[in-house]
Order: sequence, then C-alpha cells, then structure tokens
Amino acid sequence: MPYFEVRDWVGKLKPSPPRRGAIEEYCGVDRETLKEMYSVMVLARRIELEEKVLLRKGLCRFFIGCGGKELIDVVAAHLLHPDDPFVGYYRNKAFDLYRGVTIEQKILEAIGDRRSSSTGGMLQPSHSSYPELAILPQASPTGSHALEAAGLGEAIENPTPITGPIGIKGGRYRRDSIVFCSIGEGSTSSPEFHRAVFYSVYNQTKNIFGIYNCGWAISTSVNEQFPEGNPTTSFEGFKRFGLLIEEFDGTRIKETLSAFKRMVEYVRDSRGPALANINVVREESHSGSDDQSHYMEPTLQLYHIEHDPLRETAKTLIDDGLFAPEELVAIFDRTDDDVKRVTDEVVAGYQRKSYDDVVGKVYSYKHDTAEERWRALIRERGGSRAGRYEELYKRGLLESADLPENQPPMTLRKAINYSLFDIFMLSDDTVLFGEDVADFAAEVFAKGPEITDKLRGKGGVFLVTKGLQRTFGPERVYNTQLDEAGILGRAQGHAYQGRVPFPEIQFIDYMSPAYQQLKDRIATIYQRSGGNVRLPMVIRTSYGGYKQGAGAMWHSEANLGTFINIPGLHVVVPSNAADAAGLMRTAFVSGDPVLFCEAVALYNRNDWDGYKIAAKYPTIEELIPFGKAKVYNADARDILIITYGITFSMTMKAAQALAEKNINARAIDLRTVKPIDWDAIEEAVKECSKVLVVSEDRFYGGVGPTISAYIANNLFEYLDGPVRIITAQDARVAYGSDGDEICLPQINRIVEVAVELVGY
Ligand SMILES: Cc1ncc(C[n+]2csc(CCOP(=O)(O)OP(=O)(O)O)c2C)c(N)n1
Repeated sequence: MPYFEVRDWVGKLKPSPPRRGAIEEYCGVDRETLKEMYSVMVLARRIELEEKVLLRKGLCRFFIGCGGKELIDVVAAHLLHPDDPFVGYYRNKAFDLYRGVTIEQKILEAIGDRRSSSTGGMLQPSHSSYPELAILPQASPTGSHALEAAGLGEAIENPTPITGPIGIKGGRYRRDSIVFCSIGEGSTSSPEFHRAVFYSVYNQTKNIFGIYNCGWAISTSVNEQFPEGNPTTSFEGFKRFGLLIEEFDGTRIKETLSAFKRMVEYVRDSRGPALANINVVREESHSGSDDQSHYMEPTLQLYHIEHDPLRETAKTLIDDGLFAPEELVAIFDRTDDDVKRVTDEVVAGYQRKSYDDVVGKVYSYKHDTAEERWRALIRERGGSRAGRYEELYKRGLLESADLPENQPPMTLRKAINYSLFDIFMLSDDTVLFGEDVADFAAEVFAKGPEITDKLRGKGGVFLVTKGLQRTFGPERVYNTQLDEAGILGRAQGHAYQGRVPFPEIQFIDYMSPAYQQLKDRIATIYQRSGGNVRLPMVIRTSYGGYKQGAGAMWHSEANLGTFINIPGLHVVVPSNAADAAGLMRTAFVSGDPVLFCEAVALYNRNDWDGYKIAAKYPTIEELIPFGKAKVYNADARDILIITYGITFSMTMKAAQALAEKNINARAIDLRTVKPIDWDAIEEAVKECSKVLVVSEDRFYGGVGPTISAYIANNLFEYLDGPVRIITAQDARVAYGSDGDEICLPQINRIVEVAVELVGY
C-alpha cells in the first residue's frame, strides 16, 4: 500500500487501552525499540516513495522496492549483532537503514550520484555496499551471493590466525559472528543457493539463510518453482545434520521476532546453520518495469495489500495498547518531512560521475604498492626461508635443502610449486583449495605421519600443489567438493575475512559453472563498491592443448579471449618457469582477482624441441609487473611475432627456422594478456612494420584479433603489410595427435605465414 494510504489507514485504527503483559509477547523488545523498528520500516517505505517521484522526474532511472519486506529486515537487523556480516539482495533497504545507513546515502544511491559511499553511483538503486556496517556489496545476479555467504561462514570458522591487514572496513569478523543471507524464493532455485546451504551444513558454519517468499519471482509463481510451493522441501534431509528449518509469517511482528530469535540462538550456539521460509508480500510489482495487475488475480493483489507489514505491525502495536494511532501517524509525518528535506539537499548537489570515477575503479593494482607489500613480507619473514627449506628437506617433503633460487633451472611445475611454498611461508593469510589439491583427504591426513609418511601423497592432478598441505596443514590447504561455482563462490568469503585465497579450477575447460562467480561477482567487486572493496585472490587454472593428442575436447581449452573480456580480472599466462614465479608473486600482492593460467603442456618440459623452458628460479625480491611484455631478439626488424604461453616457445622455434632463411624475427611474449603491454607492441611495430600474431585462442573474440585490432586502430601508418593472425580453428580440439595438428597453431605454419608476410 502506498505511503500516505498506509498512514491514513493507521490513523483510522481504533485505539486500545494498554494491556498488561503485552510487551512480554515481543521477545524482550521494549517499547522504545519497537518504535524505532517501526520508524525504520516507515522510513524505508517513504524513501521508496521518493524514488518513484525521482523516477518520474528522470532523476532516478530504475526502481526496485523493498515494500512488504520491511518487518523481517528490521527484526533481523535488531536481533543480529551490528557487526554480523550481512549478504543481502535488492530488497533490504530497511535492514540497511536499521544498521545506520542514512537517508542521504539512499537518495545518492537512487540518483546514481558519484558521492554515494555505497557504490559511487555505479549500480542501480538498492544494491547496497556498506562494509563499515557489515553490509557486504551486492550484485544483481540472483542466488549467486549465497555461496559467498557460505564461504564467509567457513572463513570465520577457520581457526588459522590472520596476521595481515584487515581486508575491508568492518571486516575480520569475530569467531561467533553469524552470516545472514537474504534471498527471494525464486532465486533459491539456483544451484548456487542449494550448494550454499549444503556447504553450511557440511561445514557446520554459522549461517542463516532467510528466504523472503512473496510467492512470485517476477511473474513466475512459487508453485511453478517448488513442490507444494515450498522452497525448503528439498532441504528436509539436512535436518538430520543439524539444519534448523523455520517457517513463519514475516508480516506478523511477534511471530517474526520469536522465530528469528530462535534461529539466532541456535546458530550462535554452534548447533548448526538455519534456513527460514518467510512469508512476505510484494507491496507493488517486481520493479518499476513490471505491473503485477497484468498477471495476479485481484484477490491475490488484495491479499498483498492487506498483509502489508506496515499495516499489520501498526495494528498489532495499537491493539496491544502499546501505541496510540496518532503516535504512529506522527512517525509518518515526521519521516515525510525528513525525507523531503534531505532529498532536496542531495538532489541540489547532484554530481555526475567522471570518466575516471568509472573506468578508474575497475582495477586497484598499482605495481609500486604491490612491490611494497611484497618487500614488507620479505623484510619480516624472508630471513627464515633458508631454515624452513632445510627443515622441509629433512622431513622428506622436498628433494633439495637449497633455496629454490640456488637450485639449477627448473620446470614450470616446480617453479609454481616453489612460488606457492614461498608465498605461504611469507604470509599466514593464505588458503589454497580446489579439487584434488591436497596431499591427502582430510580423514587420511588426520591419521598423522604414521600413515601419511608411508604414502607419496597427491597435491593436484599435475602435482603442482604437492607438499603444501603437509607443510601448511589441512586448514590452509584442502580439497573441495567437485563444484567449480562453489570453489570460486566461497573464495570470496575467504577474501572478505582478510585472507588471500588461492582457489584452483582444475582445467580452464571446467570454468563454465564458475563463470558467473568470476565475471559477475569476483571481477566486479572493486567497481561495484565504488572502489571501496577489493577481493584479492589468485585463481589458478591449467589450460591449453598440445598434450600429444591426449587433451581432446575438454582438456585443451585456451579460450582466454573469454576472460580478457571481463573487466576487473587480470589474466596471466607465463611461458616459462622464471616468469611463472615472478608473476605469481605479483598476483598475490596485486590486491585484485587474478586468473593465473598454467600451461599443462609446459609443466614438466625442460624444452620445446630444444628451445629452453626450464629456467632459474628468480631471487625472492623479483616481481614481474602486470602488463610488461618481454621482448626477444630485440634487434631483429624483419618481422614482429606477438604471442604468449605455449605458442611462445613454438614461436622461438619458428624464429630459429626463419633465421636459417635470413629472416630476423623479433618476438614479444606478452606474459599477461590482461593487461596487454601496448607500449611494447607499439615500439616494436614501429620498428618492424610486419606483424604476425600467434594465439592458441580461437579467432572469434580471441586474444589474437584483439591485438590485431589494436594495431589496425592505432598503428596502421607504421605497417608495411596486413597484420596476420594464426589462431586455433573454430572447432573444439579433436582427440589424438591429428586433432592437435588440425586444430591448433603449429610451428611450420608460423614459419610459412612469416615468410609470406616478409615477402609481401
Ligand atoms: C541469475 C539471474 N537470472 C535472472 C535475473 C533477472 N531477475 C531479476 S529479479 C528476478 C526474480 C527474482 O525473484 P525472487 O528470487 O523471488 O526475489 P524477489 O525479487 O521476488 O524478491 C529475476 C528473474 C537475475 N537478476 N539474475
């Protein structure tokens, strides 16, 4: 019901005399607090009225309301501790206001003002981010946030002390914190939600999932989503493992208070997580672009009006004699004045976003800052490395007692393994998890050295993480369930708690289930929080073909174009052992999410047909900046070949063959394909004027065409011929060595195209 209609309706209610003992029915909440709760509910509704007015004036561009959910919001905000983290969705205005968000901030959100401390005006209204009030940044993809809540529950429960700086304002949540996640009932159909509840049960974390069930997900009814129209039925079996399931009417204050209190006590007592199916109503349509009168039967429309919690709550409070109708009406009037006054002030000072406000808030990485972080760690702990490596050698966990930089050239696999050892030694605030990454399953590890010392252990399907669990323990290095979305989704929770997670996606081919977490949640965090929240993490994944025919369709992907198209994500592709170590260190201290792509075909090779891949491990001080390519044969001018990853070694082999034909090829190894070192490309194009791009990615939307487009766009006048590109075929890699040969770039083709281009 619209604001002033509710006000008038409340004003017409019959006053009741005070009833003895009535207040005791409100779970210990006193009269003043009830007034405060009701005031916030009214305020939320009034701000929404203002949003609609601003919408009509063209100042607000989108409306999505919390009408009908105000009561459960204020009850939850009241019964939780103010620093319990909240992972909410776009219907939680009243929760925010109860926690202390101001009218001014809500209006700034509505008009997308750059001054909004929540999002810097980046997001549609009602997508909050107030980390200082333990309200974590929201995003629009429904359901996806639940995994973050489960991950944060796990991160809080993880007993490993965190010694580094607090990740976000208000972060480093206390051990007894409850993570509250709210969600619409339709969104609980998402696999992410199911997995999130599962994880909270499996890990016995302090999570409450509140399903705000208004019966409709836009125009899809709850009966079209669940048997018996009940979103909790599929979780019944989890009761056996401690899941508390509550069902209550979130439009009735006493029922809501007592049910939510039960959940808070149960969860805070570590008896298990809780899940609630909460009946709420939809005060208006789904959003400003929906009209529920088109598909909702009139009787049901009436039900949603009559069960408006602003009405229900007022009636209960008045019937119990706690308030006179005019006292509550006075709240409406006062609130009306406040919102009008603040809105006028905010709108008068409206500030548009500048280009830098938006584009400058996509990446937080600055190499100097990253380097300073790394140096500080070395200053603090670097001196103990030698002793620790010796000790690990004595325990039989390493093949050498020497520091890695004092060892002979090593393979990519070994260099990455050592890089992880180094990073985990230098910082306690790191966790590594994924499918098969641990040396042992948790139950085997728990049996102790008597058993594990007799086994070689696993440590990743390519043994890249070997020995890490044995060294750093099962709380920092552990296997996860086979669930890519779960791996990346939960990593965010760990980052919120102040650790730098190293989630592993076993093969980039299997990133697809995690794509939404990566693209929409992880990579957007810095921008969507207006530059206030960072989620540093190193997402390691194996990639690429050239596996002597073994890779085939689902173990050969090198589709990095898919990932460079994600704003906010750095994409790193080392082509040799030394670069892998330098880039891994930068990834760790970059402050941003990084996709670290490891070429399986290079893991264990010392060379590629004689071209050396094994390299000396760099000294511990060395970092390689992102966006800094390496130029080979820098004096050559006949042709420039730009490449990265596996095809870099092949390019160098091709360059040898070209040299025999008196063609001097310069090569650029990009090392990071996001960012790309345009300066290095520019300099080389100017000097070479013939350009070939070799990319294991496919043509459509791939890395190669991106580089070619840049050159065509910016450096055309320096060219002496077309930019040629060699890419993978527009096919998935077929099985067998013939499959590799047909589908992927080959050395002889590089030579052939280079010769043709030089002669152009
Ligand atoms: C992953 C995803 N799919 C689709 C949408 C479009 N969408 C936005 S809200 C919504 C309905 C959500 O309904 P429900 O979860 O019941 O929450 P309610 O809005 O009713 O509170 C849909 C389909 C989206 N935002 N995200």
